[in-house]
Amino acid sequence: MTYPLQFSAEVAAALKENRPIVALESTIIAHGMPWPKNVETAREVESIVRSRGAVPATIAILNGNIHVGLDDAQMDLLGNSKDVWKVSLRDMPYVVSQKLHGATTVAATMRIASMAGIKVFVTGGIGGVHRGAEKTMDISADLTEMSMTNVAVVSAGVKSILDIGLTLEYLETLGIPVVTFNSDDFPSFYSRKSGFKTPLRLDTPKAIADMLKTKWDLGLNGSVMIANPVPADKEVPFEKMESYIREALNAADEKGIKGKETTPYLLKYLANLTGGESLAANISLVLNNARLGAEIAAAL
Ligand code: PSU
Ligand code: MN
Repeated sequence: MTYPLQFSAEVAAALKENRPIVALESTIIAHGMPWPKNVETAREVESIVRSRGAVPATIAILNGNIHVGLDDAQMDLLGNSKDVWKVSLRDMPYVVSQKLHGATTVAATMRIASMAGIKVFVTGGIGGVHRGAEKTMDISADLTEMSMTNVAVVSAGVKSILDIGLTLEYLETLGIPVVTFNSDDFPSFYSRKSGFKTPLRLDTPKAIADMLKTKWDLGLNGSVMIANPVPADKEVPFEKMESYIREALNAADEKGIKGKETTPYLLKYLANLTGGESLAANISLVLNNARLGAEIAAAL
């Protein structure tokens, strides 16, 4: 892969010296959280990664350039500008060749991380199989990307704006291991449980790193989904969140929201509806994932 990437000095040095690096996505900044909490959180995530001995590499497209590691001004631009595309895999060649700004989803961030040689990626929640997908066919490219690209994804599970059961089935079909850190329950982003047991459980970053190395040594390509439950003090109980989510889904339906607009619309609606409670959970779980991701990268 020879396409030129723009590395921050910090990431370039870490790559050269083979030090642990954690990739971070930017859709969560531009389309997943409101300004200015989005940029504050992104910076805090980066400092947590550093405090655990790894180097943060936030990935985004600016004026068509693919950046791995952002400076302060670039982070502000992403978090505060209206004309930032949400870039999944299919959007990448358009946004790059048209020299536009793009915030990368899980799928696009993983692909760029892989091009850069980064093995561990931290986010909040992945995209998955939407409720009603049997009619709409709305299944995130995050899942197919996870079946192909050798980058581990640390998330807080799958949000119940999606169909969690179908998403777990789809992950199984694609051969993607799902490992929950320190819990038997598969988490649902805002909540520590989802009504589903986790397929696999590991309790230390070292054990997770060992499993990653083993998977790739075996020639089994693709990701591992590492689910890290939201800290208990910031969790929104599953049943309570479920009723908010039903209301958000109804609103999206009535407004005819479709395709790539669906996830950002629902996230914004929920943040308003819960009066910031969901946003506080969201911030807490991202910081928690940064901690675990940095420790896994260091162990790897
Ligand atoms: N799920 C979340 N929070 C998010 C996203 C998903 O709980 O911010 C973002 C991620 O960037 C993910 C993208 O890759 O939404 C998935 O969008 P879609 O469903 O359109 O593939
Ligand atoms: Mn979709």
